[in-house]
Amino acid sequence: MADSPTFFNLPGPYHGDNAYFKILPVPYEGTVCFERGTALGPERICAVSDQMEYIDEESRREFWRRGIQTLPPVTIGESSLDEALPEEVMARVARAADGLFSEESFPIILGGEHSITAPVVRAARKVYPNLSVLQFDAHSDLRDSFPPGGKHSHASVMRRVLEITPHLAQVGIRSFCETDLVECPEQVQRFITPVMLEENFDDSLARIIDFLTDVVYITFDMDAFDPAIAPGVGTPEPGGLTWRQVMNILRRVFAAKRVVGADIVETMPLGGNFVTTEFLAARLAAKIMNFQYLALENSKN
Ligand SMILES: [Mn+2]
Repeated sequence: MADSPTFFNLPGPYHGDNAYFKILPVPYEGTVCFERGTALGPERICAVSDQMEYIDEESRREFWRRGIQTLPPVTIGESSLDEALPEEVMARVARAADGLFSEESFPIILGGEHSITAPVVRAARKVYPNLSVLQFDAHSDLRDSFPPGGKHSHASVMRRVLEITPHLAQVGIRSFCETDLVECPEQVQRFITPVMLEENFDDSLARIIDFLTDVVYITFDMDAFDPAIAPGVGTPEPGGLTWRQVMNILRRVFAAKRVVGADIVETMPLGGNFVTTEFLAARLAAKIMNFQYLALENSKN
């Protein structure tokens, strides 16, 4: 069997155990309720990643010189038809995430569906008790449970995260349900919608910064973006975020906080030549690594 593609396809010294950036692929789509194909996301994102240039266009720096190791994908099953049960997959993700959070490494988890964020956040919080979570998403994902997958559904993942840390900033939300209003009224008040960002970006950004503690984990559902630029997602919602809005938020968050890791989930490759969303996800991963690289450089001075 051919080896899976690695992120950026880097030469020898840059992809080994000493690499600072760790890419963890999780090709899972067990609780997806609509279109399928998200399990192919991690491999396709890595496959397109070596088409990107090595220099960050903004900073003119080369973040990859700190090394990028692509870890073996978390084993889900031999095919999407014989995936393990959600509880077992969550346990495997938890084992893979344990040890990834430290001063010496910065993990980026590539999904796969969004449910995998909960065990990762739990692993991060063991290391950083004061952890907060910055979520980019079209959907609030606050249902207590949802079939299939129940409590482990990708539509319940942020409810699970709220059980781990109360510090959650939700950005890009434009789809939520009536039980959110009843069961999580304070969290609904905190939604930062695309309209709010468009009408008053500085105020919205100040609110995001205010909701977060000093230590931040980022979970990025690709459907946060407008479907015009990210069509390859399972449940697209109109009226999403632009690339520039996301970059402006991330730039400020990395400058103001200590970011300790991230995931990029729910990329659903459309097949054929429709690779826009995979490229967008790969570029987002590169940008996150670049912002972290710059934060480390600045903290030295
Ligand atoms: Mn979503």
